[in-house]
Parts: sequence; structure tokens; C-alpha cells
Amino acid sequence: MVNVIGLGYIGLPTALVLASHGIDVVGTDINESVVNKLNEGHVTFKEEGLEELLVEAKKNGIQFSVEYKKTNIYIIAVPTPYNKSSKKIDPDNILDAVNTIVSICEHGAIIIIESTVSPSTVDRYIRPLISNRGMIIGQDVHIVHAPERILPGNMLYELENNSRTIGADSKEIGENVKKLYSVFCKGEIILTDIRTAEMTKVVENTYRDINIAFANELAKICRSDDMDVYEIIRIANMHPRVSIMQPGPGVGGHCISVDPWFLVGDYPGLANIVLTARNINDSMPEFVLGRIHEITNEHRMTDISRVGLYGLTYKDNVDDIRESPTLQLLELQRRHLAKELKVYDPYIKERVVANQYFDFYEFLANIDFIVIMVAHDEIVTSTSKLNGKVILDTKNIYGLKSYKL
Ligand code: SAJ
Repeated sequence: MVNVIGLGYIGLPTALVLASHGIDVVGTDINESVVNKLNEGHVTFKEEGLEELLVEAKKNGIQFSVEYKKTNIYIIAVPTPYNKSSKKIDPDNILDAVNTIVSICEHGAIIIIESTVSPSTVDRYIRPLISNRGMIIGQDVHIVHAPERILPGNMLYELENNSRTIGADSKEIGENVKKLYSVFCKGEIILTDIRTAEMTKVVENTYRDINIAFANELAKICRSDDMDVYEIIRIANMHPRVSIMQPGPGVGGHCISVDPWFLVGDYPGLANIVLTARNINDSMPEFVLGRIHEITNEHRMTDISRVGLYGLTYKDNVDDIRESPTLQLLELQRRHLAKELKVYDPYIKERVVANQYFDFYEFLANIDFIVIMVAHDEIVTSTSKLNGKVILDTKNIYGLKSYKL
């Protein structure tokens, strides 16, 4: 039996896909309401195909529980935040999970860590924790790092088709875990050591952060000198070895905006491009705020209560608001004691900010100036509804009659 610990954006799809392929699975989460919801047959976040997968997994006997189960394989997929001042990883969630597992697991159990961790987290924190309990790693218990790579919005496809990395101390244990993942993963599975797996995962997300930062910096340069950044990127990308990403209102989510900090925290003075890229991406919500200010001035709009932000999530067509650029922008406003702008997001049904609307038409009726922060399908397919409004389109989805970054 596999016990998946942490039923969030990674743990839940992983548990469901394993169960739907006939593996005996129990999913564990400290949040009782998550466990209850799943037991009642409801998914806890939106992702295409997830509901159907839950039905399938239930048919195959998946269980959900707040208690950890005694078994021989565990997959840990709990969040790994970073400490905002030191920029280093806060490993407490993982350590709590490992601590509980080693107090109940079968002899020789394998603990697979899927959560992203900074390089050497296993050596620095997890090995000592286990040794201090008088257990021998490699005999009483085995540690494996198998970082996930799936993209929110395309999770189930990527879970099956992406290649993945498995870091283990021994080839034998690595092969055992590879066999488990091969049940659903058609991509190539690479075996390596734990430190390499840890570093590789952080490097992948840092690579993307740096590339997005370049696009965002270009947007600022082009704005300062009245050039069209999108046209420039489009043409530059015709070069066979150039592939510039798209600028946007900032970088959110719990991965790309977090993982590069681990390198900054652990390698100060060495992770320089990484730090600069993080700062550029973090500066984008403020840049958008500046654009809003310029455009309201240009239109002599004195009433900013008629300005509305479209989108609260961190990216298109997901319901995840963690570290979202819109939330970052509103936080900036709050810090300047400014009244928050109006906001609407079709994916967010509960109130998370003050001036939030839950109906698209009501939102539109109450604003004259719309700032597109997220390109959800809803707005991409209904641009005609924006006729007559001033538009700041930070995602470049709208034609010429709009302001850009
Ligand atoms: N973004 C841009 N411009 C772009 C692309 C993205 O501004 O051209 C922004 C998005 O709007 C969003 C942020 O970047 O705010 C991150 O979105 P994303 O779609 O690039 O990535 P995530 O955070 O949803 O998922 C990433 C993925 N990592 C990589 O692509 C290297 C995913 O494969 C990982 O599994 C995930 O992080 C993770 O959990 O680590």
C-alpha cells in the first residue's frame, strides 16, 4: 500500500492516478475538511479530468484519512515554503511528515519526497532526524527524492507523459521506486543520487524564472522607449536558437516564485542572476500599478473606484491564487493606504479581497477601466463585452485597441 501524505495540488493527482492504475492507496491530509470532501466524492480544486479520476480511484478502493497508515511506501507532497527573511527553505512540514512516518512505518519502508526541496535538504535535515531516532537509513528506512514536474492546468497529461527524476542512495531502491512510477508514467525515468535530484528540480524552475524575467525586463525597456515588445519578441523568436518567453504582470504560484529563493538563500554571492531575475519578476505588479496610474492620468480619470482588475489567480485557467500578481498588486496598494481596486475572477467563488465581484456582468457594469491580469478563457473569448472600456492588457490577448505593459 502507498500512503500519500499531503493531498494538495501534487499529492491528490498523484494519489488518484496511482489508485486508478490499481495500486492500493491511502491519501492523508492534516486538513480534516479536505479529507471529508474527498470521502464525499468531491475534488478540492479545479483541474481538468480530476473529478473523473477521483471516481475511478474510488472504484479501485482509494481511502482518505487524517491518520498516517502503517505501510511500506510513503509519498510526501507537502508544501515547502521559504523563510521570507533568510530566503532559506522552511522544512518543517516535511520534517513533521517524516517524523510521523518513521514512528509507524514497516521495517524497510521507502519514504519518497516529492515536495520541492533546496539542495542538501535531505542531508541537512532529514538524515539527522532519522538517525537521531536510532534508525539506520538504508536498512530500517530508505529515503528517495522524486520531485514532481507537472504543470497546473495540464496536470494529468503531464503526470503521465513527462519524464521524471528519481534520486536514491542505492540503485536497488531507485529501481523499486521507478517500477512504482512506471505504473502510470510513460516518460523516461532517470535514476540519480538525491542531491542531484534536489538541485535539478530547483534549477528547472529557476531557469524558467530567469527567462520570464528577461521578457519582463524587455517589456520595461520597450515601454521606456516606445517600442512594441510583443512584435520584437515575435520576430526575435524566428531565430532558430532564440525562444523568448512572454512578459506579464508578475510571476506567481508556489513553484517558480519560491524555488529560486532557495538558491539565493543557500548560495549568497553566487546566485546573482537568480536574485536579479527574482527581483525583476517581483517588481512587475508595481510596474502594472504605474501603468494604471499613467493611463488614468491620460484619461483624466479621477475616480479610481471605476478601475477593475480581471483575474485573481496566479495564471490562466487555474483556481490557485498563491503568490498571485493581483494579490501582490493589491498588497502594494494597501501598503500605500490606498483603497483597493475592484476585482473579479470566475474561478474564485469565495471572498478573498475587499472589493471582489462574483458576477462578470456586474463587475463590468461597475468599471470603466479594466486591467487584464490573467487570460482566463472567459475573457479571451468575450473581448467584445469590453467595448467602450479603457483596457490595460498585461497578457497581450486583446487587439490593438488596448494599452499594453
Ligand atoms: N509566466 C509569465 N510568462 C510566461 C510564462 C509564465 O509571466 O511566458 C508566469 C505565469 O503567468 C505564472 C508564473 O509565470 O504567474 C508561473 O507559471 P508557469 O505556468 O510557468 O509555471 P507553474 O508555476 O504553474 O509550474 C511550474 C512548472 N515548472 C516549469 O515549467 C519549469 C511545472 O512544470 C512545475 O511542476 C511546477 O512549477 C512546480 O511545482 O515546481
